[in-house]
Amino acid sequence: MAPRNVARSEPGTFYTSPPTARAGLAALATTKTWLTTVDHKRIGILYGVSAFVFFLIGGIEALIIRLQLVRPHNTLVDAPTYNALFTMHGTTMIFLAIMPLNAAFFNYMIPLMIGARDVAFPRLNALSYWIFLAGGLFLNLSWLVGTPPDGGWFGYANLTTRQFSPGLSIDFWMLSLQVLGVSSVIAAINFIVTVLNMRAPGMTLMRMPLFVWMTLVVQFLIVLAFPPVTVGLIFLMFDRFFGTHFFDVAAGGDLHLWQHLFWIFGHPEVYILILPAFGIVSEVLPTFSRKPLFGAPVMIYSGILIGFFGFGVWSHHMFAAGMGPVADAAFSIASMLIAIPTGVKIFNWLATMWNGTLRPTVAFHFAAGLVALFTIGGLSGIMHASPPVDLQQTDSYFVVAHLHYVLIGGSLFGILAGASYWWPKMTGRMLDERLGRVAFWIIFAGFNLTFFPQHYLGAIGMPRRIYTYSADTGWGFWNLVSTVGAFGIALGVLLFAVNAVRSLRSGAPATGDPWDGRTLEWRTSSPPPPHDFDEVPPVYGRDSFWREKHGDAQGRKPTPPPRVPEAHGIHLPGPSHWPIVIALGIGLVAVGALTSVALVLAGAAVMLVGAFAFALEHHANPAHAHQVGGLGIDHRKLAMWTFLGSECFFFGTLIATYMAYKGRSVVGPSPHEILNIPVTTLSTFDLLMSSLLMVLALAAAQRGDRRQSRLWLGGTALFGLIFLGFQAYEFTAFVHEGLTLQTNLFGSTFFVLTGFHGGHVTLGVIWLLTLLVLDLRGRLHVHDAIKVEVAGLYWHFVDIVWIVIFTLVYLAP
Ligand code: HEM
Ligand SMILES: [Cu+2]
Repeated sequence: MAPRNVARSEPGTFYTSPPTARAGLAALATTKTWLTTVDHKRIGILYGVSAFVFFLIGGIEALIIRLQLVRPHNTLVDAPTYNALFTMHGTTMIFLAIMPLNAAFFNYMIPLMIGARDVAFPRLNALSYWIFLAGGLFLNLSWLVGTPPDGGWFGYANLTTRQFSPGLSIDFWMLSLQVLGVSSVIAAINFIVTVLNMRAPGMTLMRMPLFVWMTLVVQFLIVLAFPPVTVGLIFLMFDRFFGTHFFDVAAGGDLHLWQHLFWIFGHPEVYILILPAFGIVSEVLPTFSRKPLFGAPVMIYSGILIGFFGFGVWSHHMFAAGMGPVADAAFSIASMLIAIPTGVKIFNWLATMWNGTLRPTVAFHFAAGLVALFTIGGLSGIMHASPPVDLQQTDSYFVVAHLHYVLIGGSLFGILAGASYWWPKMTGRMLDERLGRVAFWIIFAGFNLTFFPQHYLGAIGMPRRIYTYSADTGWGFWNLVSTVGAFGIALGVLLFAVNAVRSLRSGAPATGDPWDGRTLEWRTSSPPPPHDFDEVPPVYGRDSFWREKHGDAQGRKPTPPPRVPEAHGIHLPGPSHWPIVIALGIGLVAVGALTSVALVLAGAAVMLVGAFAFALEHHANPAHAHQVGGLGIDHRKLAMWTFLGSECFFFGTLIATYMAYKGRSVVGPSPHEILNIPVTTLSTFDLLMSSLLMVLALAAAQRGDRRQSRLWLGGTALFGLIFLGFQAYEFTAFVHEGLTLQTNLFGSTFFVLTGFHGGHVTLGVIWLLTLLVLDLRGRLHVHDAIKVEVAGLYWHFVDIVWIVIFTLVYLAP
């Protein structure tokens, strides 16, 4: 029986009737609802459709690459275009296809699988999606203006500096990655809070489905891995736009810095790409083997271990960069160790299928395909972990083969398994299993035909990233085979898409539980209603829905808990147009950065107005006052702690670079000649005091003493402004004394580090003043004290960071 008082004004989730004139208008109205939706299911579909379009673009780029390489001395494209093709192909497939396709499943499935009605921050979720789309469109705008990025997907410095890449190509790459990074980190914080704080009663951590676990690990990887590359991109941005020296060898810069910062992100990134697929396979194989996942707790721990180890192996991408035997040995051993938890997963999947009642559905095919192909990719990965072997294979087609066995054989096959498995849930229609199996075998055969020979081509010396080759190399035949295979993949993907479109049009209707599933998403209708569940689902253990239907191993069925009607009915946040407005602002700023300052300012204004409206949109809505979740902590506080964890990596990277570059300037003033310790000690004391005032402001807000809370909120903001005044004075003095961003490495590292900290203080002051204005207008009540608390957490963090900077930059010799 559908519940009464479900407060949300959004129409049905997915399928609308064929258009007539009136329906045309309705469709327009429907389109508008897609632009303002905050429903996790619809946002999942938006991610899925956009990412599939980007996947097709990346696929076409790959086919042109293959056509160019089909025979020696081919002239289909010239060298610069070829460089752009593989750069855009790699960047697109990783950031605009695989990552958002995974995000499509995170969005659609996670709330359903944990028994929640949406994510913790639905509007923030919409914001992540629109920022992602802005980043993807901006990157592809580069094709339209004829300056596509051409520095490879990992953009090694100093090829990417203005000296060697004077045009806009690298600016497009650098800025779009920054925008996409913002989208990913916002989404990751949202999902960490959702998974930890919004589980249905009884859904303990170890009862969470594997896909939920792998999603959680991935979100932590995103939150911690993106800051280092964000800082690297900031350094590149400053070098390209403002003439700093981070990657300027002549000024003392070190090109290893970029490689470290990129791969400290880049290696965890490969797990961000593969772990969701592992999670999907761990859902699909038990369902179609009619057996519980073998060793589920071990599968959970091995996923966590892979994520953890993933942060300690990055320099295996730099064995050819001359880091020395000690570093090589350490990173080699660490890289080989990762094979253990990965091997455990392969073994447990085989053990799950062993003696199972196998149902060879399309989803099962792709899942089993992943087990086979990823094992091949994993084996060549272990080879790369040995430095002497890697020196033979690095930058050859052996590596291209490896990365596609893990990214197509792994990630993409996992995604196709998930799409086949959850399609009925998302659309309410069944796919054609026979056509699906044909598509699978064509993709499987095409894939191995494309990439297996590349191992051999690499072993006989074919380098990657060459736009042509001569006939006497003997590489012609296997390149022809590889190209034929690539078109096989294309045909298979086309058949997969045809199957999907036919299913939407006339597929057999799907029940809520077409596969006799094990987890909660199968306990609601297909597609689910806007509120997901009529009542919060009971949780009886791991594979809860299976237990509810079939009982435990002895067939004993659990007793349903007494029904507790929801006190306040079901509240779902309404649509909002501010997420798309903010994303538009960000897009304008990015385009403005390459065209006109006026456009940057206009974009910044749109962003600012959007951000304020977004922040205040639900301020007065009582339904949003109470956000304490299953962990007994408020969503906003948990989100802030997660954000601050990410900020630790951000400032850690900035400070580590300052320390690494200390004393490497070749000209100009050095720190002890110019830093003014007495003045900075004063400003440091001021900032410390502001933290004390912040504590007083919170105490006053919690006890409802509005006069005091205003006083201390105002005081904290004032002390923050004083600190910024000191910093402005210091910067001006330094410029007068001949130190600027461009002077030397010290100038570049100092102003970027302290400048970004100053930016954080500025943001904090704006935040405090906003709270003060709300308080002055009588709109900050006792239940809003949490907002003061969250602002306080941020403020104290910014102060602590300053203490570290003051100590290392000013006090340390
Ligand atoms: C769909 C069929 C695909 C084909 C035929 C294909 C083909 C290729 C080829 C031939 C290259 C080497 C270019 C060169 O070094 O000169 C390449 C590079 C690359 N591919 Fe794919 N690819 C496909 C799908 C994917 C997918 C799904 C991903 C997933 C993330 C991916 C990620 C990459 C990356 C990261 C590079 C390296 C780009 C660089 O060197 O900067 N590819 N691809
Ligand atoms: Cu790696």
